[in-house]
Amino acid sequence: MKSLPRLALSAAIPLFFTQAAMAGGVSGAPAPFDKGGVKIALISYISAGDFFQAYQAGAEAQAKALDIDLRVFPGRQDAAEQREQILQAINLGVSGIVIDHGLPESLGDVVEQALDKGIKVVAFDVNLNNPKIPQVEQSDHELADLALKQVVKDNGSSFKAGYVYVAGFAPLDRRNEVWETFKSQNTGVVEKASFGNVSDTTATSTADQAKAALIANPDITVVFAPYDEFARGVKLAANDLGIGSKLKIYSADVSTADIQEIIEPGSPWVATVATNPAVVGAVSIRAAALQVAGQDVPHQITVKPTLLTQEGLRTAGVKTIEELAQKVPAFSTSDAVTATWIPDKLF
Ligand code: SR1
Repeated sequence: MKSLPRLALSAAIPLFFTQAAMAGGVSGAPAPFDKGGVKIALISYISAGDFFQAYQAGAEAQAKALDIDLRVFPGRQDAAEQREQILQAINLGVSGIVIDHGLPESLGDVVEQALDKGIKVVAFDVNLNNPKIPQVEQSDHELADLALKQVVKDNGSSFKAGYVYVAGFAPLDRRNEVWETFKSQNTGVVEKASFGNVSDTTATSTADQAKAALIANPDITVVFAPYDEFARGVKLAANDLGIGSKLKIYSADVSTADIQEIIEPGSPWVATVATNPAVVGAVSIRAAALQVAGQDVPHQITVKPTLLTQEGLRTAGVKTIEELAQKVPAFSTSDAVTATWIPDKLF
């Protein structure tokens, strides 16, 4: 199968942990996990969309397996509310806080307050620039690099491009660094339009912008849209304009809904580079738990992404994320930040 590692097929099992927490703590775990009920907060900036829902589901599954009392604060793309939620979590007496995305400039002082109270903090995709805070990411430079290598493989190195980007989000900023380098090294690649929107309606708002950009620049043949909601928006626009057959979309992220959109007949969405967001959510909780248990956690924690092409998915007959996890072990689990006492098998 193209672009998916040739790996042994294992039996598909629905999302659950193979080693459940004992009622009242985890057998063999260090304190306080031996007793259970450790309070940890998951504070997101964005909750809408497949990526963030799957990330939260993975965090909840890992928390359950560790008998953690996980308090989930919904993200509404509201920096003031996220600050307020961190203060609420401190008042709740949590032992750890996982911060999932956000704007660093609005978080620094409240995160300091948490650290001062001895609360362990983990950051996913938000640069809090503090040596006490482990940073989780999906190896965004590698992710963008894999996508752009596929772009060149399919289109050569001279084409007119559209690019979807919103500055200020750590993963998008890291992917943007790779795009900028790529353009400087491939002068035949001309960025004709750049647009994007991150909101609770990212896909539809991006679709409106993409439509305008594609009408104004009918010579665009490639769109680099490194977030699945961006890719959905561009695909919507291409379908509305009836230009799907002359456009190729390259993205990041994957979900069952994304796979369906990629493999459908005539889809312009030809490749994505992704981790399993549920695995990333689980890794984030493990990083918090290890710190609460007084154990070492690396400062930089990465979950490596995999290139998934339309051709490869179709050839392999993969239609869901569970089927993907059968073929790509990285979609089942990650060996990042684990310990013998932590149940970490996701599928
Ligand atoms: C608005 S930032 C969106 C990205 O965050 C996560 O890293 C996902 O990969 C998504 O692409």
